[in-house]
Amino acid sequence: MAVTSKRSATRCVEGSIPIVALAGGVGGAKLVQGLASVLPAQDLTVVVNTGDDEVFHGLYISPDLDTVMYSLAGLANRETGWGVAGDTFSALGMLKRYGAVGTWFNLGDKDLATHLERTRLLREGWTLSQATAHLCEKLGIQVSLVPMSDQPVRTVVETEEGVLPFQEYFVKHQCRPRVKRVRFEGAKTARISSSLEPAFRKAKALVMCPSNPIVSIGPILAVPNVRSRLDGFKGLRLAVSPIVAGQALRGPAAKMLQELGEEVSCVGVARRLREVCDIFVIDMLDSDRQQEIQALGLDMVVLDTVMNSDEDKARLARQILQVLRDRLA
Ligand code: FO1
Repeated sequence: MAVTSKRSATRCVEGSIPIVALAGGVGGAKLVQGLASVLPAQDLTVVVNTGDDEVFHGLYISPDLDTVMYSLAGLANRETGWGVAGDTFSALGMLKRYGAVGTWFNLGDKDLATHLERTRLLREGWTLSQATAHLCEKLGIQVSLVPMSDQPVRTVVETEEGVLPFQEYFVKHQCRPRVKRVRFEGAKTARISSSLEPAFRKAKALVMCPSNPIVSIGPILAVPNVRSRLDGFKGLRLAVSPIVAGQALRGPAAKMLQELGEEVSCVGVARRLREVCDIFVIDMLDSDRQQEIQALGLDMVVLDTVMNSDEDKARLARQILQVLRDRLA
């Protein structure tokens, strides 16, 4: 009797909801961290954008997977949002002396170890999902972190200064060139990572984290059979706006929306995501936009979405859980 109740307690924590979260870079990682702090690990699976992935110095780099992974492991550099806290750049300095190409992409020494080990595993035939699960396990992460696909999808930014792979646009050119179009090479033939199937079957809610809707959530939605899981999802689909008071809290989302001719506001983001979302969370500073969001046919919630501390991340995650619980009741 005692054994039965103990087992059921580990499987179903009171008030918990099995969630699949979609995330890209820094903004997404913050909410993932919050969700991980309030949910039992078995109830959170994070689908991460791999459109930013790139090869530098022969190593496979997956920036968004690493940003989320380092955040969950407590290793993230809080100032930059990417890379490992306190990392040094000796190897990069040496590569610069050799005149190596691609040294504009700042790979730290500890960060390099991640890419060395991931690349070794991939060369041995592991999938990106398997390699990610292995690295996460070694860093003591219990939450499931899964790339959106094990096939390559590459975000390409067509700009007025030419066609740029995402990292060249983002890091080398500091997002300066005016964007004409964004495309996701390989997305049409990529398939959902098989390790996501059980999580999608179990989940009662999907949470789209406040990540760039064009280049972080966009590539995930561009994989047709990821998109079909979202279209056919039986539970609740909630998205958090990454645009607050007409500005991106971080990164080029506002600039990109504007250059692509879309409204730079939570309403602009809601228009982009309306087909894959039921509940749209906007910030208190945008409370005057409620009716416009509702007019799009979305259930709308106003919360304090700005996350400056670990307490903020946990608070927002708790509030989102409460919103989901209320509607699932
Ligand atoms: N972002 C930068 O702005 N400059 C960099 O030099 C840089 C290096 C870097 C190294 C490893 C890594 O995992 C991420 C890195 N990022 C860097 C972030 C990366 O460009 C991400 O794709 C963006 O944060 C978008 O999510």
